[in-house]
Amino acid sequence: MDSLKNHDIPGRVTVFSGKGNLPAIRIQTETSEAEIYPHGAHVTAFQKKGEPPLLFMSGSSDFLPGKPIRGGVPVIFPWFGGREGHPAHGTARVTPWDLTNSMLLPNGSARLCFHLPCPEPANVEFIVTVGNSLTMEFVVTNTGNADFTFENCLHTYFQVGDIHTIEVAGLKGARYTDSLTTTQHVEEAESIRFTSETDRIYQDTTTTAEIRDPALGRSIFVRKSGSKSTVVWNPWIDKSKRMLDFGDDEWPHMVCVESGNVKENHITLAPGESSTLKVEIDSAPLGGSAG
Ligand code: TA6
Repeated sequence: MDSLKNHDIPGRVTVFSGKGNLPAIRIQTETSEAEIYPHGAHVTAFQKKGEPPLLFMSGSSDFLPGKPIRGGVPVIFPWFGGREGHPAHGTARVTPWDLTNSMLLPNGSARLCFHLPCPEPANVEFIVTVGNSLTMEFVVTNTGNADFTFENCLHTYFQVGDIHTIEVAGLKGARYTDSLTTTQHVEEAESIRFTSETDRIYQDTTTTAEIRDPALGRSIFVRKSGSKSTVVWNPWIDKSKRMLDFGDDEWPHMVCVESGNVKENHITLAPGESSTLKVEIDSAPLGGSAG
C-alpha cells in the first residue's frame, strides 16, 4: 500500500483500502469517477456525473486474493474460458498487477498504467484513462524468441435498467457461436434482445456495439480497436443461482458486452511484435450518439 500511495494525486487519484482490505484506487475527474483494484487491474466502477453507474458490480462479489471479482471489467488473459486445472478465463484477473504510473492529461482526464508480472514470455500493460468516457488499452509485447499465442478479452459488465427491455445493436451480419448449444449462426437481427440465458461469441467483428436502455433512458457505446471478437452474455435465472458470487436477483440489471480476441480470433505475435486491444465506453441519452 505504501508504494501505491506514491501514485496519489490530491483530489484526483486516491489510494485507499478497498473491499476485502484489498488496495484500491479512486479516480475523480470533473465529469466522472472510477475505481480500480490492482488485483487483476480490475476496473470495478465507472460513473459519469448525473448518470447511473455504467458498470455493474455484483453485491455478492468476492474481493479475495486469487479469486475473480464479479462485475466491472475483468481482464482476461492469456486464455478465454475454461482450462482443465487452471483458473477459468486465465490468470491475469486473479493476479496483483503493479501500478507503474498515474498522471493527469491536459483535457482533465486521469490515466493509470499497470504492469502484469507474468510467467509468459511477454510484457503486459493495461492503461486506463478516466474522463468523459472510460478508455482501456491492453498491450502485449512478445519478449521471447518464439511465436507467442494467446487470447485476450475485456469482459465488461454493464449496468442496465431491465434486461427485458434493452437491445444490443451493431452485430448484424456477424457470425457467432452459441456457447449454450455450440451451434454456429449469423446474426440476422438489427439488434439483440434477451428472453433467456444468452452466451454468444461473435467472431471477425470490429463494429461498435450499442446497448440501448429505455429504462435508464440511455445508450451505452462500446467502441473498440484491435479486437475481432465480441462476446454477449446474460446468465438469466438458473445460472445466476449457480454462481455463488452473484446475486440471484441481479441478472435483470446487467449485460456483458465483451471485446477481445478469442477462440479462432486468438492472437499470435512473432518475437518483438506487440498488439493493443483498446475499448472506449461512453454513453448518451437514448437516441443520441456519444461524442
Ligand atoms: O463471457 C461469457 C462467459 O464465458 C460465460 O460462459 C460465463 O462463464 C462468463 O463468461 C463468466 O465466467 P466466470 O469465469 O467469470 O464465471
